[in-house]
Amino acid sequence: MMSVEVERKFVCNADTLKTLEKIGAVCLGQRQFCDQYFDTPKFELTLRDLWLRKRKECWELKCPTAVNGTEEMSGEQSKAAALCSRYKEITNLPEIQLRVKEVLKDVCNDRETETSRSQEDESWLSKMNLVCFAEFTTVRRSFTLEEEGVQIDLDQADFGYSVGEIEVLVPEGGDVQSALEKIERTAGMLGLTGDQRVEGKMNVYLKRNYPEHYAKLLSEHVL
Ligand code: V4E
Repeated sequence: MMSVEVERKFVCNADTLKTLEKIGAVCLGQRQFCDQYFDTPKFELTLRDLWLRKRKECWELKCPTAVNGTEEMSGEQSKAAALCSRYKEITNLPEIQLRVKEVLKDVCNDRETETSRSQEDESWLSKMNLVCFAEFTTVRRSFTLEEEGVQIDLDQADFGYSVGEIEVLVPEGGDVQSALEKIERTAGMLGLTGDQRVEGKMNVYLKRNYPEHYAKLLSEHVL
């Protein structure tokens, strides 16, 4: 099952928890996970805005979606939409392997074509020249606004960066516009006023650890 993740990141401050309580957000609990991100040594995936991740033994590929419908939005709506990102999430491993292989075939045509059958078999990574370029642990507290289908995550990464996210998962082909509206309403309830996109954990990680690649992603408008 594929879905589209629509999310808006925000800066959390000392009042965020109190505000969440006030607006009736329900705490879903706290969990900790380690993320590993993979790419070729020349960053051929991330330069195409493809993010291959392993979290708790599960693989996920985030892919950009075609952004449709902004022409039908009012000025205010498209300003709000610009603060959100939307990515298609592929979690089925054979599908991930096929998609990655397809993309990497364009840059090098001698990749081996076989895909691995099990989650444990990681030989496909070296066959596709994929290496782990980022690894970090996050402590996440999650909240939900039940009537809205909105999740709010407060993330603390182990390299010293904290960020909040308002997130709505839309089944593929579902209503992205209504997800954007839910996010906008939630942002209002949280009293978010800024009109600047807030950096994600990976942006900050790349800036610190791979400044040249970060600059390239910025100049190619990936970040
Ligand atoms: C899509 C993306 C990256 C992958 C990490 O995505 P993110 O949603 O930030 O991570 P996380 O830990 O919250 O994943 P979840 O638990 O929600 O699945 S790294 C960079 N990008 C691109 C990107 C972008 N273009 N703009 C913004 C604001 N963020 C990320």
